[in-house]
Amino acid sequence: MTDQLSRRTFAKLAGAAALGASNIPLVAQAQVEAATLPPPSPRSFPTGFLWGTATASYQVEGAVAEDGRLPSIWDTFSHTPGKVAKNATGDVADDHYHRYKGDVQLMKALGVKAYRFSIAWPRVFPNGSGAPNAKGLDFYNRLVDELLANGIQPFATLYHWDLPQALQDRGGGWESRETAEAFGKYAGYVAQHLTDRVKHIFTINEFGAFMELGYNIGVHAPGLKLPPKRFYQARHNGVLGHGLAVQAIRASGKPGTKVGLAENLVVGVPVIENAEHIAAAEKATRDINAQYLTVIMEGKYTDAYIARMGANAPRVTADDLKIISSPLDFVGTNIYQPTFVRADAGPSGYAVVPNPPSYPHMISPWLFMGPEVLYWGPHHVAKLWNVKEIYITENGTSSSDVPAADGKVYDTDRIMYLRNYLSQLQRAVADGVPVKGYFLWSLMDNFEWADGYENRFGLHYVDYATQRRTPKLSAAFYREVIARNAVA
Ligand code: PNW
Repeated sequence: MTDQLSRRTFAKLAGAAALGASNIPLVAQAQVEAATLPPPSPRSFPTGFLWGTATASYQVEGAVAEDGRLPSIWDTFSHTPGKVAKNATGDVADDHYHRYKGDVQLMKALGVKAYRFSIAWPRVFPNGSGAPNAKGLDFYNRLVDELLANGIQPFATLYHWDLPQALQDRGGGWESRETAEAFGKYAGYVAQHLTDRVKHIFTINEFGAFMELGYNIGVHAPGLKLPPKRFYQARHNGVLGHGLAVQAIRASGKPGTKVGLAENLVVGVPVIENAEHIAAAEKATRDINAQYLTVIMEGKYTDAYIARMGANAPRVTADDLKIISSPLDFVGTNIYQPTFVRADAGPSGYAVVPNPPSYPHMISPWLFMGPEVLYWGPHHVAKLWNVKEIYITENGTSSSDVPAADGKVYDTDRIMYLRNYLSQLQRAVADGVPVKGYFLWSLMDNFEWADGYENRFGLHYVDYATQRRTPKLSAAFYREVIARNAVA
């Protein structure tokens, strides 16, 4: 019998068994299995592991002209025809600004212990700098109070891409040092008013996305394709803004306030888990993130990055580097997809292995499936920079999410994704990697940037015509994970 034949025969037999046509009665078969198989491993997380969900201001709030808010670069961009799928905007989004109380109840029903949200800079400083708008900040006071009243810890991000348009108009946004300085002042003001209740603050969300997509490739706001010299300057101003914010939060925050950032670092995943490829993956992770996380953690740009920038490098002072590398209390990592790396004989010691055309991805074409990235991401961060407190600040997936005839959404692909990724996260904590919490992206479907409302990432299905939220099957899965404190 050839191999193929035996496989086919086996498949046929298995199919027959599933239909109950096997010679072995199914009940007897189950008894044999119960007698011989050990119980499933609990795959538990440490006691106190912080389960959470995440959203961001422009993606969920709506109410873009209320209580003194002025436009951000995302209002301008989304209102420019042709920039966002179906010309969608965040004008209403999930109307979370008015429905936050109900949304907190969704979190409570999941059993989450923490919620990561972002603060819209143009609500708090509508012109970017100058006079603060107390009414804008009040929304976050109300939200924070509601979370705490329901036993949910607030984790606030200060910049999730909605830059006040005024700052873009004045100096070209992050092209200008003025933006970095204004960000520091805004951070200090928020810290002064919220850190009596908000104990964890993230400065900036994903340099690796908004800088590259917004200022280099031009597919996100402000839609620029800057020449290299101006682009490298913008990157530098970005990390400088982060450092100024860390210092301002330390100066104005209540004692016990913890500060970090949420970065979508490129995570090198070893093609094979052996010593040479693991070492290469670690080197790649340090090198590829040189312009953001590496300079923040090490206080200098790597020689390789300086060489890559050549004559286009920005002017960098020793003082800048000191500010940029202000010590952090924790590092947040947004992790979705792997970058495979192998050892290489060349000077860098590594090579990135592109995904072959057949490599599987979720419905978003960029979202390649690679659960091991949730093991290696925090592992590299802990090892490279001796970080003692790590959060997974985003992880999750899009899905087609078409409601079935009974109105429910059976998103088995999302559950498959989460189960596999969480298994690798559990492996990391079991190995002693200091991951303290996990924020699933996202609590509910929302404005997915240039994809508009076409790509859904939520645990709750949002009917945008009625603003009705319906828990998907994945919400039940996540509730089970949280209740067991283990992979379900
Ligand atoms: C993150 N990539 O963006 C953002 O922080 C969220 O606002 C967003 O909704 C979520 O992930 C889902 O997209 C990313 O190309 C955008 O690798 C692009 C990438 C990663 C993250």
